[in-house]
Amino acid sequence: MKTIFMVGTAGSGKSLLTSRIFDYYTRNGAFVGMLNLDPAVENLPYTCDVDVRDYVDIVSIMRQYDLGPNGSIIMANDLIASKIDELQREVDNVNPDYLIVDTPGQIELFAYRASGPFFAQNLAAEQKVMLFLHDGVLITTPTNFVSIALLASSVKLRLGLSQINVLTKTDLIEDKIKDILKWSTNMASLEDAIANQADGESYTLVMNLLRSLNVGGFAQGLIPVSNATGEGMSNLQAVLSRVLNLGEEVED
Ligand SMILES: Nc1nc2c(ncn2[C@@H]2O[C@H](COP(=O)(O)OP(=O)(O)O)[C@@H](O)[C@H]2O)c(=O)[nH]1
Ligand SMILES: [Mg+2]
Repeated sequence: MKTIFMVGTAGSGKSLLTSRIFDYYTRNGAFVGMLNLDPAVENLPYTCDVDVRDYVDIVSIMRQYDLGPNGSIIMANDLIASKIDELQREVDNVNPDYLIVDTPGQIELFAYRASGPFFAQNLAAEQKVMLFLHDGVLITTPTNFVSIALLASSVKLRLGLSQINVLTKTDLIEDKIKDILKWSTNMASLEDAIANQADGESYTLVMNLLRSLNVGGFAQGLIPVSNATGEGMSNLQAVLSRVLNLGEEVED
């Protein structure tokens, strides 16, 4: 079993891309299992095989511990790690070729508390990779681009998984996409764009951050996809195959 963790800021398209990847792999003859790790989600655009909501229930936690919705969501996320044996058993029973793990809506609850990194490290799988989703509509300036790249690097550090960086919602940012993709592969063009946009303290900060991100090997580019139209899915699948199967792609 090869496992793909979907990670990104709230609303970046994790759940919708999960369903797209499911459709893509399934159409190509692979057996895909779906694990939902978001205890607070109400509706999902796919059917889960394994669901953390069967083990942690936000409403019961609110009642039992006299918590409001926020406290209850934090506690529910913290409880994910304690359910790993049950979730692993269910996943092993499904025994898919690929397991897609849709992570909690709020990235900080998954990546920056103890439960998410524990789960990412200890879920047993032959191969693991994270797709980090850069929400296209949030990248309105080169400075925003760098701050989301910084978040991606920070989350990589937290989860300890290899990372593929994906740019979502390309259908909504047609006028920006060329610039964003250029910034993601060409450091000089990004530095120029930052020099045109930022000044003073924020210029110094963003340039220093950018240089350390570059040193950390971030600049391998973003994979553009639209979860609305499906554009870019075959390219994303090819990149996933390279990472997960060392080049062996699912049959077309
Ligand atoms: N137009 C467009 N909308 C998207 C795309 N990806 C996600 N959305 C929408 O953005 C919202 C949040 O997506 P969701 O998958 O729930 O994000 P999550 O919080 O990361 O799981 C939903 O209304 C989706 O329909 C995309 O590529 N293009
Ligand atoms: Mg979601």
